[in-house]
Amino acid sequence: MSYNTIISEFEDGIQHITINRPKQLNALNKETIEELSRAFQQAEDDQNVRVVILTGSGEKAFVAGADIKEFASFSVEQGKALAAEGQQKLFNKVAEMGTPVIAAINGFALGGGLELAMSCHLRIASDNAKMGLPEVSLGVIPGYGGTQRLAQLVGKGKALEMIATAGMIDAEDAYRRGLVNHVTFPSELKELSLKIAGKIKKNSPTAVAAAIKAVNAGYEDGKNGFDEEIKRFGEAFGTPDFKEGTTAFMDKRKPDFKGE
Ligand code: DAK
Repeated sequence: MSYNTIISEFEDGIQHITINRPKQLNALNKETIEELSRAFQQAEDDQNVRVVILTGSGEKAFVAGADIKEFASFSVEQGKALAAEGQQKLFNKVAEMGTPVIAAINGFALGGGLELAMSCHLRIASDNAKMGLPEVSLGVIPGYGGTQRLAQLVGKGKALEMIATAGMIDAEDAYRRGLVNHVTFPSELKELSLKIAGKIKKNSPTAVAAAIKAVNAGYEDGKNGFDEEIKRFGEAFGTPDFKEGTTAFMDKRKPDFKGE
């Protein structure tokens, strides 16, 4: 599949998706959102993809937000429609993927960029990264799930401070607050992302996917996370991966999970 604004490459069980608009600090326009949506869907549909790593091109930014030049002229109706469509097409889609997604945050992650990183299952930041939701400085509010996901990750008080002040926090602060899982040198960001992806890859893809669904259920309206866990736990016993995992343990060998 060919893209204009992103690069999507497969290597050794990992889909590397790179947002590739470095001159605009990888700002998300409609085309980028559309292409990311397609690339994530393709990764989710491909059984060979065990982990996705998402990053930005260049050395300065993961994503510096939604493309301000594009959304500057939106009307009330367009704003509402696009928020709903974008959340559905990309941000919720990433969060709900069974294939784990790691955001490798290689610089600014602002507005829609931080919202995208927060949709991912894990976040690893380089020590030069800066994160924030500066929407109110432009007269809007976060529209791609940021008011909810930031509060879930850092707590309501800090989320409201970040949103209302439109300020940025650095990678160390983000780490202390649980917004990112790890911080590393820029030169080691890819290596650390690959290392963590490598650990995930060894495990049963069906079990990892089920665990993501169970964790997510606790944050979804009308769902009970404990009930979802019981359901998914029971279902795991019927999978070939479960048979392989337990058999391999008893045979004292490494499991060869097929993701079934
Ligand atoms: N959009 C478009 N272009 C951007 C951009 C953005 N978000 N961020 C940077 N650029 C462009 C700059 O305009 C500049 O382009 P040229 O002038 O060279 O053509 C180029 O990238 C380099 O940027 P700077 O020259 O500004 O670089 P600096 O190092 O001086 O500053 C910065 C880096 C990240 C501090 C600065 O670029 C900056 O403040 N950027 C804007 C950050 C921001 O406010 N982002 C938007 C947050 S609001 C919606 C749902 C959600 C949203 C919108 C709509 N709907 C459902 C409709 C979300 C909104 C947001 O994300």
